[in-house]
Amino acid sequence: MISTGTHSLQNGFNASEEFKKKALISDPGIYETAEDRLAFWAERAATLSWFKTWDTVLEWNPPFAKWFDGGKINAAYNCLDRHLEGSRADKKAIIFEGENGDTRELTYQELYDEVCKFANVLRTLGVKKGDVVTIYMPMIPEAVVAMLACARIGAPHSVVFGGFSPDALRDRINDAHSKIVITADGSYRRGKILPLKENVDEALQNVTTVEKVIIVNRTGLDINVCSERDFWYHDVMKDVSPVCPAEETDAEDILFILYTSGTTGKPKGVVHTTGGYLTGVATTHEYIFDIKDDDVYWCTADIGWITGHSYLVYGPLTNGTTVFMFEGTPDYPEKDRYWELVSKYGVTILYTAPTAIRTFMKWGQHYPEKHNLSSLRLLGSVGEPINPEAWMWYYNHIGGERCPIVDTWWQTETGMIMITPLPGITEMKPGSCTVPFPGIKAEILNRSGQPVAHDEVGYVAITEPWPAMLRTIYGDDKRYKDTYWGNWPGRYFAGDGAKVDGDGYFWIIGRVDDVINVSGHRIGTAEVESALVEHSAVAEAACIGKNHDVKGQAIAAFVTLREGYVASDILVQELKNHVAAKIGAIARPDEIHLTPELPKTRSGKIIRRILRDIAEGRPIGDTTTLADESAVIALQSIKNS
Ligand code: 7RM
Repeated sequence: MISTGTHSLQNGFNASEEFKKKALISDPGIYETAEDRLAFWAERAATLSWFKTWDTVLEWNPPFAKWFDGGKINAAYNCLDRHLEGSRADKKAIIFEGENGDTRELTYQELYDEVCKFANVLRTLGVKKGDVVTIYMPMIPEAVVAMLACARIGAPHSVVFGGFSPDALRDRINDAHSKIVITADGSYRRGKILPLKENVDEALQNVTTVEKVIIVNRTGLDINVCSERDFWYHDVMKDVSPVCPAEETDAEDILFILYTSGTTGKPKGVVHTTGGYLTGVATTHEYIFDIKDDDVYWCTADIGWITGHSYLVYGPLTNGTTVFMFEGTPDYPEKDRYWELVSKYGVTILYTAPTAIRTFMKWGQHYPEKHNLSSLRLLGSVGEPINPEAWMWYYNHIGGERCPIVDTWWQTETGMIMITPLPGITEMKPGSCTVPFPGIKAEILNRSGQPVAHDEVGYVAITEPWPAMLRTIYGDDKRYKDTYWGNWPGRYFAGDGAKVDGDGYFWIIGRVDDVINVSGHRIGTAEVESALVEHSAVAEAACIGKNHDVKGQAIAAFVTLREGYVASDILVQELKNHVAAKIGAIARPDEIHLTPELPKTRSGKIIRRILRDIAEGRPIGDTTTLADESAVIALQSIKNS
């Protein structure tokens, strides 16, 4: 049996001989070759299409990096134009299925035409190189078109997940000073419609920069259309030329900003640039997913997250892959929707999250068993540690014991997969994301930057720059420096705890900062706390991540009330709804405990460890730093009541 405690290699899993024989990367020598990192990445970059090659591979002035500086490149050109010359012009770029079963297919030629037209629309509406475009859309092909159209004209995009609230959207628009928002009337969600345009209208009430809104008609929902500001996508796309030369952007021009949660209440605008990012995502996508020309590749992530950016859009399209894109959820209309889709479209590679796998486990194997999943040849996992039980279930019941699983560790900030198996080479151990990708240097360090011994817990560090690394936090170089490079100068602090076993395999434990990973989505405790204290009944709030069977972590909040407010179940419900409305449904706390006092140190810092012990029903550990023991007694009685 596999146990996470011993990690003995003899318990590992290997790809079948058949898989290995056909694998794109089958020579372990790649790790040695890539020891010359700059040569390795330069050789990979050279497989992209450049208008002008770079002057230097890397300029590293820690913590600021420039990759392929002096090079001229366009991301949309690499995703589209260069596939049009040969037989790939008529190859399917996107196969789409909507929540209601409607389908669409776009060849590379058709996607190219649509992107060029929309890029011309953006130019006509006044979008210039360097202008940030906010995209707030459902999982429909137009979302990809919008991203690539921005890339084509050198306008960085900022995609905001469609599940975020008007407030969250507003903060992101304001931080990026966007002049334009691309949205849809609504978004289907389990048979209901989320009112995206209504949310945009609400968000824009407190925004001064936005001049134009473009709306895709997805649902036919009745919406407000302001005559000067709002444009229907189908109107502005009429009679537009499909000829739009790609902007020759600098390798270091911003391709996109993506907001992610951190330790403060203010989300960070992670900045990714063009040449290095594309080199990183194209290489990792091709090698890790063993991409062949006839694959039908399905990444289930929403385009609102980094996985959607890197492994639904930029990686696969740069590689000329056929991407399957799905708008809906796994349980609508039935709990076998994913498996129906795999068999209907002959999906060969499936990339999803542990939380989804645990959900499928809970629903039972009879759902996948109803369908023919024999087209699958490779599986992927991302977003949080995958527990060995879920790994085994995925391997047995989805992969039919035939498909290697690539457990890929990376972050919004890293842009690309960093620690992962190469499926034709690396022996897999359930629960371990295995080893750093060729050309990537990762270590486990202690607080003072010393490497820890095998099997000892420390912090994940990336010790050399990599091409898809974030370049800064939008508008906040200092926060970039302090957050990621402040602990160990020159080495990147990832914010994860982990250990390395005797075989050099990485075992990620989870976040060590105040970030909760709910179903693979990052939520800052500070964000939830500041949403709570905005409610008139709340005096103080503290949040923690509580272990959860399916979601990995769930949010539990402890709240003290202002004078004059009385604790009640109705108030608890109201506070949960309030957080969901302020941030988005993903941030809705599972539990809110109303308590007369929070456990604090003498200097007034909330001791979250004690809250975690209470929430998870453990005996409370060390309380010597507590200012007042009565806080804990009060909390315990609440928990037991
Ligand atoms: C891609 C993504 C990043 C955080 C990261 C980890 C956790 C992601 C894995 C994982 C264990 C994995 N970006 N994480 N992948 N933990 N094994 N394979 O998820 O910015 O949204 O989150 O997610 O804690 O720091 S993210």
